[in-house]
Amino acid sequence: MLSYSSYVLTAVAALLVTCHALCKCPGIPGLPGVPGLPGRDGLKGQPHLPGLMGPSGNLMSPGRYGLPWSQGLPGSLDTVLYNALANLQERLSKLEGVLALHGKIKEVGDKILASNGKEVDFASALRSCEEAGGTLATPTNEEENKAILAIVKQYNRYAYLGIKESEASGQFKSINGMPLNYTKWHQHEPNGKGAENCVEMYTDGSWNDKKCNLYRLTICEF
Ligand code: MMA
Ligand code: CA
Repeated sequence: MLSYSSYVLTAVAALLVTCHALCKCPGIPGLPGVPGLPGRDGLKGQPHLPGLMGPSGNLMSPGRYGLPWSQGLPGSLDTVLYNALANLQERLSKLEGVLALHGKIKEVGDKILASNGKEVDFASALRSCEEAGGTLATPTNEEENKAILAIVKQYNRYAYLGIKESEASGQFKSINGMPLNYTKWHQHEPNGKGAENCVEMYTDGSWNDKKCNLYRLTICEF
């Protein structure tokens, strides 16, 4: 005979699958992007559930929020789902702590940075990152630049960044197509004038435009 907890677990699994199918949550496997459970603030803060804290600072009882992933479900199931998500978030947060402790990841804002320790050409580095579900690390502010720099220093190797010179305009752009609103060019860089279409980070965090066929450290962002 199945125990009560087996029924609950089965119900949670079925509901999570249904939720995933219904809400078309982005990414693998469906839990990121769930409103009301935005994860934690890097590795420094405590896990938080903004919008779900009562005036006393206690977690308010769920089931009354009309959470988009449980619209139309009875409040009791909303609670079950909420607890399942909160537990997953807590577990994930612990795993992130373990990986950070071992120097395998760095968290900066919503980004997770990691290197495979390999030095390869730009195209291979980008491919490795994409195969892992990420892209090449692309600093968009000083804080992100510093976090990438910490990995460059960890391996003591220059790294390719996710920035390329556009063939059309000759302008350096993020490989996601966004313009560079933040830059950290070394003095007198970029100076490659169309011959240096990639960008490396030096061990002081500054950038140099550089040929794309050299061997540089792979650092990905997720
Ligand atoms: C190298 C090469 C360039 C860089 C200059 C800086 C000689 O070329 O790394 O990309 O701009 O050094 O002196
Ligand atoms: Ca250069």
